[in-house]
Amino acid sequence: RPRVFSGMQPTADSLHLGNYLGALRQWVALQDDHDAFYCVVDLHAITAGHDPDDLRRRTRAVAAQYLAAGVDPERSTLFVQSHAPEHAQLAWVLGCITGFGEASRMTQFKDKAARQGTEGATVGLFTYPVLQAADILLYQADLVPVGEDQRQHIELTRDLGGRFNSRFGEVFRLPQPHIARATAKILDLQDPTAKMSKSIGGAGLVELLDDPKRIEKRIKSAVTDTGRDVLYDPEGKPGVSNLMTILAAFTGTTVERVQDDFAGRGYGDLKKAVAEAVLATAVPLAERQRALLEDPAELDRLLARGAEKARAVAAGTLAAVYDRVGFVPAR
Ligand code: AQP
Repeated sequence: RPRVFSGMQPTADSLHLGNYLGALRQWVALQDDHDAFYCVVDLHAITAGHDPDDLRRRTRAVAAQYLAAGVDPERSTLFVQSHAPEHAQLAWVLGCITGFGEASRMTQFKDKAARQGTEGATVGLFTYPVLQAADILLYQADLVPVGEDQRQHIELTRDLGGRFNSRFGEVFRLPQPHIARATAKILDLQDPTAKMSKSIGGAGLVELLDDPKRIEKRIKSAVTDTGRDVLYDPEGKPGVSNLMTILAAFTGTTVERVQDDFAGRGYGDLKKAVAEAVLATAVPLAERQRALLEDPAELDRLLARGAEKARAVAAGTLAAVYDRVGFVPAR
């Protein structure tokens, strides 16, 4: 069965609409016919400054979100990145074949560094995509289900894997990004020219585990466009089109159908329908997640089992890498 790898950072108490539609929902669907590895990427979460207690809480909360959304720990390997030291070990090796200029071209680094200022941005944030490449290559993944914002990092992963293979001998399978076209980039509800993002936050962010009243309020205050008709036109009507995308995704239909359904109706009706559709998924998701967090010992046991399964694969890849690179084996 083809292999899948993906992860999310424990950098917030809740995933947002983009994380769910762009990534997590795809993960759940892929586990039926793929051998899936889903990781809580806590090493990545310390690249931009963090609080240790928040990190601990959010790591378990993110694992519980995966489970609540339908990741099945019997079929998929669910684990925490720092439990498998091979990620950091492979990242070092890959960092040594990454060009400084190549890493400097990563747009996510440029955007986040611009927000934090040159002194605020860490070396960890700069090498983040190299660690991400290690995450993926360790498991010999065929597919990486992510949002559009991650496409460049998957390209880098392929470049690094291919470079290693040609320099030292074939070790890595080169992965393909798996980007769901319809939901590749969910936009901020207040600024529909920007992607919805945890770190930007603000009133345009909809977190699925948030208070239902606030979810509804944020959807109802979404910026819409001039005119009154519910038409799908991402260039001319980015706000309305984004809401239509969200509604179509949550109700399992297409934006064309949404457009037909809303012929002759206004933006207010559309927002009401979006809020209902989002809450129909968000409320039970939050309930399941809360129940899972009531038994942290069971959650930790599950993650320990996942780490064992992950390491069985990761250790094999790392051993091959160390051998090809020329490290003398430890006795
Ligand atoms: N707006 C989005 N639309 C579609 N997919 C999205 N993803 C993130 N935002 C959108 C996808 O969700 C996964 C989360 O990965 P992450 O935890 O590493 O977060 P991120 O990519 O850095 O994006 P966030 O969650 O919004 O955080 P920041 O604030 O850091 O930008 C990935 O698969 C991502 O593509």
